[in-house]
Amino acid sequence: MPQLLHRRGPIPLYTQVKEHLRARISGDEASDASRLPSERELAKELGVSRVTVRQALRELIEEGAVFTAPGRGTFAVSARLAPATGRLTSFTQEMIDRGIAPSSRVLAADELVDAHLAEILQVHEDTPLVRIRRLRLGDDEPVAVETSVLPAELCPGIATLDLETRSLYETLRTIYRLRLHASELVVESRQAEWGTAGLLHIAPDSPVLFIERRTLLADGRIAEFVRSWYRPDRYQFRMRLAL
Ligand code: 16G
Repeated sequence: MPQLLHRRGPIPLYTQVKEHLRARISGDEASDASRLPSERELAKELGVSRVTVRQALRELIEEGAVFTAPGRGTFAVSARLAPATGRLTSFTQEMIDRGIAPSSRVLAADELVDAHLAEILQVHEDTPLVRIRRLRLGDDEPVAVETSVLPAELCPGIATLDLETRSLYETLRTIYRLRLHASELVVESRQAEWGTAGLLHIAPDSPVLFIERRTLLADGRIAEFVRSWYRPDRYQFRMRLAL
């Protein structure tokens, strides 16, 4: 049993195992080593019973620090769903990078004219816009609801394309030959409204990670303005800053 576990101390053994695992997960954050050893391996390594390990893992799952994928093992959440640092990436790419199968359900796709959205996209207020609202899933579990708004002239007819199985960004790149260049975004905590909560399979008013993001083309035009509601237990937003 490692020195750090105290059998006769006031702190229950499973709590000590839990904290040990939590420290281990955060130590692994810089690498891709997100998979935890099996219950049996951990019990042997830490010199405790499997029941103790199971209880520690159950609490870490409840806290959203780890998750189990049937038949594949237990994984650290941060390493699973955190976006690659500093890279302009898409939901599809983020999921694939983490060995998760991405999919989407298109909830709505329409054209509109909206002066407020036009101002955000820095186009004339009469400019036709296209709005695509999707439920984003990872391994068939809801992860986020996203509403993207784009100037229609950049991607004519996009609302009629299949965006359930295809990546929006891939479509912008390959079909419309748009070179996405950079993004600016704001992340904040919000409460899920009734409709969003239902789509995400969480209780109304549960906390969600709300992200607003504008993505620019190399020539400075804004290609997309998106509002996203992410389940915080399934997605973490992480970034690395350097001097
Ligand atoms: C990400 C972007 C979203 C973009 C989507 C494209 C954030 C908060 N959102 O989810 O703006 O529309 O990727 O995903 O980063 P796709 O190419 O898989 O459709």
